[in-house]
Amino acid sequence: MAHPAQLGFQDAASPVMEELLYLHDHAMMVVFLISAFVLYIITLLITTPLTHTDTMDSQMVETVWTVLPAVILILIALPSLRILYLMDEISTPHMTIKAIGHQWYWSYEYTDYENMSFDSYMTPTQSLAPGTLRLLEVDHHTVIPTNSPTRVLITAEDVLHSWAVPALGIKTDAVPGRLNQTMFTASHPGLFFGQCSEICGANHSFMPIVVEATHLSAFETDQL
Ligand SMILES: [Cu+2]
Repeated sequence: MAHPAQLGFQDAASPVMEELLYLHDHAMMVVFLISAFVLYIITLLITTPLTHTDTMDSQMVETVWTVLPAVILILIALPSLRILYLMDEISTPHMTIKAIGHQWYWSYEYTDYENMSFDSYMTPTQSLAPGTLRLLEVDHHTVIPTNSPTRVLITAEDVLHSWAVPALGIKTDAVPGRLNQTMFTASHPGLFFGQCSEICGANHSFMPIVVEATHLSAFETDQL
């Protein structure tokens, strides 16, 4: 989960999120190199007396400053598209769960696994157990097995919501009358916190998501 004064992303808990972190670092490297270069040009401009004031055009310089940015953009766009299509890929999930957004809580259905559904409400501050997180803890966790491709079908009952878990690299809109699907594989056990990410009304901030990833053996023996 996020911690105070955190600058970067949360630690990756799924392979797709790991890829996203690599893309972020790659893009930031390009940004820093360009910023350093621009800063260098600015210092040159303000410290050097202007010479060559008669020069009207330079074909060579114009070619370079047109082609070079295009190449840099392609170097960012290609890895980005790669991850975009990677995230879109739904390949034989081991389990499917359904998340339904309501004003203002999430409800889950595990009908693919066994006939079970439950509501997941935020734990109010006054009833928090010691050590649990304010505004992030819920009364019923969404339990999923680790290392198993899990599909989530996402929809809403009333208004737009969005099912988002940053550590898993998931953010999918919950639209009334429409069923969206996304897939992730939790790479290690843990609690992964998320929040509704589409302004959905007064209690939009108070419908968090807790994904609890456990080993497959524990998942099958434990009462969900
Ligand atoms: Cu919402």
